[in-house]
Amino acid sequence: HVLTLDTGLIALPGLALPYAADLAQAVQELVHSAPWRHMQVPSGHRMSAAQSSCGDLGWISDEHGYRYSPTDPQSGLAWPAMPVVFKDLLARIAQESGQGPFQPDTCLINYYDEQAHMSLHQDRNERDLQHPIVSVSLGREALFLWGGAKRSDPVRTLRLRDGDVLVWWGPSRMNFHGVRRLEGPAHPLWGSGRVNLTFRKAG
Ligand code: MD5
Ligand code: FE
Repeated sequence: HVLTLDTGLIALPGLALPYAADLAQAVQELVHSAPWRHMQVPSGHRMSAAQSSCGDLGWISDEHGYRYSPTDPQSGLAWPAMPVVFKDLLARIAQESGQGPFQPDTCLINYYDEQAHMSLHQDRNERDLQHPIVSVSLGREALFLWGGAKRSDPVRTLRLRDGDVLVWWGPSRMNFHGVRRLEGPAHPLWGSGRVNLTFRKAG
C-alpha cells in the first residue's frame, strides 16, 4: 500500500521485502568491484556511513567537495552496472507509486553500522533537482530525521524498516534529512547493519 506522508513524499512499506535475498547478493557482488569506503568530506573528517555506487555515475566526496563521477576514484574504473534486481525493484516501485518511470543513472549504497549516522543535509549535487529520488531501506531499523526546506525547520523522526521504500519529489525533494541511529534487533541477512539504496538521476 501507499502512504502519503507529505506533498511530494510517499512511503511504500515493505515493498522491497520480496527482493531481499537477491538485493543482498547483488550488493555483495557490487562491493566486490567497488568496495565500501568512508569518504572524506571537505572538513577533513570521514563519513561514518560507508558507501559504494553503481550505474553511470557515482556520488563521491573528497577534500574538494561533493560531486558525481563516472569513475570510482579508488580504482579509476567505471562504477559497476546497475544490477538487474535493482531495475526490477524500481519498475515495481514505479508501478506501485505512480511516480515513474524512473530513469536513474546512479544508485548510492550507504552502509550504516552501530556507530554510523548521517547529519542533517540536503541532496543538491544532482544536475536537475526535478527528478524524483527513490530510497530503499534494508536490514536494521533506522531513526530517520526529516525536516523542511530550511535547516532551522522542525525535524520529525520516522522509523525506517527493512524493505521500506520512500519516493521524494517536488516540494519534498529538497528537505533537510539525516539518519540519527540504528535501532532494534539484528537482521538475518544484514546482521547489526543497515543498507540504504538511493536511486537518482544525477547527470
Ligand atoms: C539514507 N541517504 O537513509 C538516506 C536515504 C543520502 C541519504 O540521505 O544522501 O545518501 S535518502 C533520503 C532522502 C533523499 C532525498 C530527499 C530527502 C531524503 N528528503 O527530502 O528528506 O541513507
Ligand atoms: Fe540525503
